Amino acid sequence: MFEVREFSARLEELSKAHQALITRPNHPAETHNGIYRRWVHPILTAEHAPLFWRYDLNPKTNPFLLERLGINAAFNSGAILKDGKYLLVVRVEGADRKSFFAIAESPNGVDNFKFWDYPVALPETEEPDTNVYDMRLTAHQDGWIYGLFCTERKDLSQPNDASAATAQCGIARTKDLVTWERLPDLVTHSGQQRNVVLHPEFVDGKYALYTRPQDGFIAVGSGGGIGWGLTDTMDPAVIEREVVIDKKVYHTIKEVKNGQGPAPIKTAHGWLNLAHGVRNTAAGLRYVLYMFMTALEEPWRLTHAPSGYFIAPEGAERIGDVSNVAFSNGWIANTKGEVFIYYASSDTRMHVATSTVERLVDYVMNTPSDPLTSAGCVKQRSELIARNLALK
Ligand code: BGC
Ligand code: BMA
Repeated sequence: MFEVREFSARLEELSKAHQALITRPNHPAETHNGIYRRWVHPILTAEHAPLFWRYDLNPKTNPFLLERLGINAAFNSGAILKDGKYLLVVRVEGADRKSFFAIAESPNGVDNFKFWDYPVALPETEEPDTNVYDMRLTAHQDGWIYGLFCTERKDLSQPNDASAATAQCGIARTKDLVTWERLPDLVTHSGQQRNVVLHPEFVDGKYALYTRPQDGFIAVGSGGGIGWGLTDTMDPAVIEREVVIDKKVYHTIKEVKNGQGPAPIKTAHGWLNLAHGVRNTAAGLRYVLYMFMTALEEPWRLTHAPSGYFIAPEGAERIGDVSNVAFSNGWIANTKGEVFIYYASSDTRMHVATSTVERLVDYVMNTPSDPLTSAGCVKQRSELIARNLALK
């Protein structure tokens, strides 16, 4: 049975709990691998959504103070540092399974994330989106902030299959993250696209995009991999030629598919890239994050690829709506060279791990690459062991 409570008493209780959650101080985990530090509390969850997004707060129309429009999850967020504020464009998912974008703001990048009052009112194209998700933010050299995201629509050529869908890259741009201008969806010669990311600088005078060509909605098909293509304009964005710069590889963390995470971070040594890799298991797909470096003047040329994963779902992160998933489409390097890696766990909640540009460059440039076979890995590890034991 429900306790009989007055509307105002219950509202006060809910408000207090919500306020405590969104202002809870975060702290870094004690142990770490030297590469990055996880912070203990998730930075955003469904419960962080304002009460006024979920409840009808009018006692006349909602005397029992029922939750009317539930929120299911807050995950895969794009990120940007703007006017000293750490801003995330969060994939918020309602209890109705539709995702939308909402901005959450923090003064320090690790806690006190607070949603702006209204979600993003994203304009549509002539062909309305059924679902939009996973926005990558890029502050481009041209002065705009672009948001590239996945737009998903019913595949009308398969009317009898309720799950048949098409995924394409939607494009919007803004100056303030409040007002957004929608541009035409990206045109490529691949069947479908997901995980498309805009490179922050012009390359040969053109806009450069990381793509992820795929044959079907789930299947990437024979090609797959992280692609790269150029377009003269973003309005419209048309890629005539896509080349795969980081392909999927048998018996690695990216055997089934991979995709670019956020826009890369520029360093003196090259571009730092963060991506996700997927492999299949008897328990379903497993998503982990990995890193690589590309050449400064030729961002389509991979120069360093450390072996294995960078972040894999751990402990409670492993459980959620889509378990065993670590996913990232946002990170921030601030002026002090600190890096805030925003990653979601299991399509449910957001976390942060922190590092520095210097550490990540060391990790990416000096970690040996994947030898691809058991024997090769034993040899690689034994060489490390031998060098270490010789130090004694
Ligand atoms: C979901 C995504 C997922 C994709 C492929 C979409 O319907 O919203 O989260 O990545 O399907 O499984
Ligand atoms: C994908 C992504 C993400 C999601 C992941 C796991 O294909 O685009 O939206 O986190 O699947 O469900």
